[in-house]
Order: sequence, then structure tokens, then C-alpha cells
Amino acid sequence: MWKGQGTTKNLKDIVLGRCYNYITMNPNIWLRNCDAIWERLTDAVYKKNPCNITEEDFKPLAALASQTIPCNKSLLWSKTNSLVHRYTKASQDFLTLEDTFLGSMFDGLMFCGKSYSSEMNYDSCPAWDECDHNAISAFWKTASATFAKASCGVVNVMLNGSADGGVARKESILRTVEVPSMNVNAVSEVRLWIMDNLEGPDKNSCNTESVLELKAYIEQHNLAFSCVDNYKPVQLLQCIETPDLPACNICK
Ligand code: AVW
Repeated sequence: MWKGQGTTKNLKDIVLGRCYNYITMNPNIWLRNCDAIWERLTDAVYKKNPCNITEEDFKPLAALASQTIPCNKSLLWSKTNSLVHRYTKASQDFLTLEDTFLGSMFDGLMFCGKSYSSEMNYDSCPAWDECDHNAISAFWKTASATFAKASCGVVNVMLNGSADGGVARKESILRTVEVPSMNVNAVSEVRLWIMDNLEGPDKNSCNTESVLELKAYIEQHNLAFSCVDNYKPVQLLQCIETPDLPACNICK
């Protein structure tokens, strides 16, 4: 019995439904048969200890779902899960991993297999802190690496200017997987957007310690860096709920 929630009920129907929906709405995807997606997922987790899944195990699934990402459209994020996805729903200009074919099929879902049988475990799965090599984290690391590798031009990153403990955890996927996976010959610049909550606090900005430290880390990977405090299009979206705040007098 693991400590975390079990596999999402009706997982297979959800994944197949999301897959067919995506390929119908985006006919540029070459895949025509979603059954193969489910097969590659089961290959990665069945008959394996769910605390012993590697990023390698998910490579066939990622390869099957591969997709061209237009240059200048990638939007990475850390500690801004809700805001960044509200933004990509409102604007066609950017794409997060969760808006791509692979990411959208598995966004918000839980899954893990069993050590000795070919089935998902619907009762429990390893929690985030139970083991490093669980199925979910292995999947998202492979998906994130694939997305970062496929990104080109200006790669944007939405970060949280109001978060405690800096803009990105040391073990964040952004730092450990995405920055090192970028193709230095294809990426012209990594551009950070530091978004504060409208009512503060303003803990992180382009010139504060955690951002400067991330800048150095990005430059160590031979990538150019730029930074914007409170990128205006996102701030306008934040203002939808509280248009009367002083920070929202920004249209004129
Ligand atoms: P994040 P990342 N306990 O906001 O850079 C529970 O730090 O890592 O951003 N859940 C956790 C924990 C934890 N200790 N740590 C991480 N998570 C989960 C792919 C949780 O679901 C995209 F392309 C949280 O919402 C982004 O550029 C999520 O991990 C990048 O990865 C994100 O943690 C964002 O990952």
C-alpha cells in the first residue's frame, strides 16, 4: 500500500478521449491511432515497481507523441501552475507543455502499475516524497525534456515574484531538466517573466538574488538571458478579477 492516491479512475478512457480529441482538433499530428499511446504507457509501468521507473521507460511514449513546436512559442514555468495555464488559454501566442499533445493527454492524471501483474494500481501510488523514481515524476521529466529539446527561438518562462524561497526550487523540473535540455544552437534567448500577485508581496524581481542565481545557471548552459518584471499581457489577465486595484490602471 503506497501513501499517495491511486491511478485515476477510467484512466484509459480519459487518455484515449483526450488523444482522439487532440488529433481531431490538430490534424497536423501524424498519429492516427491512439491505442498505441495506451500501449506505450502500459509498457512503461506494468510489471515494474512503481518506485523504480526511469525516464528511459517513457521515451517510447514521448517519441510516439512527438510534435513540432513553433519557434518563440514555448512557455515554461515554475510555481505559477494556475496563472500560466489561464494565460495560455486566453492567448494563442504561447504554448506550455500541458498544451502540447503529450502533456495535454496526461495533465492532472495519476497512474502507476504493479510489480507482479499487468495492470494499473487503482488503490494507491507512491506519493511525491515517497520515492524519487516514481512513475509520475519519471513521465513528467521525460515529457519536459522532450518539450525543452524541441523548443527554439526565444523561450519564455513564467515565474512567481511573490513566492517564498526564490523563483525556482533547486530540484525543480525547470532547473534540473528543462534548462540543461535546451538546444543551444536553436534557442536564441531564455526570457524570464517575474509575475507578482497584484496585491504583493513583491519578493522576487529581475534584480533579486534568486533570479540572478538562475541567470548565472542559464548562462552556464551557454544560453542568453533576459528578464521582464510583471509582463503586461499577463498582468492584464490578473486584473480580470480585481480591475479596480491601482496596479490595474495600466491600459492607458
Ligand atoms: P514547480 P517545476 N510536492 O511549480 O519547475 C508535491 O516547482 O518543478 O515547477 N508536488 C510537487 C512537489 C512536491 N514537493 N514538487 C513538484 N510537485 C509537482 C514542466 C506539483 O504538481 C513545465 F514545462 C507542481 O505543480 C514547467 O516548465 C509541479 O510539480 C515545469 O515542468 C510543478 O512544480 C514546472 O515544474
